[in-house]
Amino acid sequence: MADSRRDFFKKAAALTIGAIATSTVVKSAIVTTNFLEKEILPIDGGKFTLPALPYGYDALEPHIDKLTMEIHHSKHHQAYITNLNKALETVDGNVLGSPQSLENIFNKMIMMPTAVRNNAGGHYNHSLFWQLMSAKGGGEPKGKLAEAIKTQFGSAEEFKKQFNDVAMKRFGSGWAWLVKTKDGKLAIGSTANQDNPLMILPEIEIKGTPVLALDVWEHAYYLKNQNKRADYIASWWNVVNWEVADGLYNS
Ligand code: MN3
Repeated sequence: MADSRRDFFKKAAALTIGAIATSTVVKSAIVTTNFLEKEILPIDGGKFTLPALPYGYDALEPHIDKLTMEIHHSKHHQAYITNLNKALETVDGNVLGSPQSLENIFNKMIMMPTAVRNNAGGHYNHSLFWQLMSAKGGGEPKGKLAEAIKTQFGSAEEFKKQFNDVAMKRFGSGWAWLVKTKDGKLAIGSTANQDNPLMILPEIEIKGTPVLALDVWEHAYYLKNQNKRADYIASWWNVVNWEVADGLYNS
């Protein structure tokens, strides 16, 4: 615990300094399943806090615009964290367990109030979403993930087609996911609102370790793309951080 907190502080400080010093891309941390524990642990007196973006707000231009990134990170993501901390005050300490973590919350989702479900999901999903984008992103899938996509879907193009289809069909607000399932296969699916494939709930059909996460709430694209979700999805492929996705797949 002490070590992972120290690592977090070191990394957070480096990211903050990088973000202030320059708007160019700060090298993304390699994300693995440790991500849940190392990056977004509650650190400030048991409270969850907003993780720094691994790049500047304008880094993903012209694909994802600066104003959307700024509002999405500093207002929307922050609101999930503020409301999560508030909602957790209503949950019995024995249910929350120690150390508190999102992983534990997701495992015990069935015992949590709706406000915890929505806001813990919102915090995790956005923390992951930021890491899965990069100014140097886009192009073809990388590493073992690229091989797995080819084996399972035939081609990266066919995979993207199926992913786009799922992302387009999510009615209202939600997320599209690529996950690695328990038996090591890839699966595409979507969740409503801020639900995710780590939450143990009978109504969530897609289960597994997230490899790709796409926010399809209108707040993610309305300023630039208005109602045109397909345009936003097409832009997003240009910033996908395949190295991080491959890291998640291999974790
Ligand atoms: Mn969002």
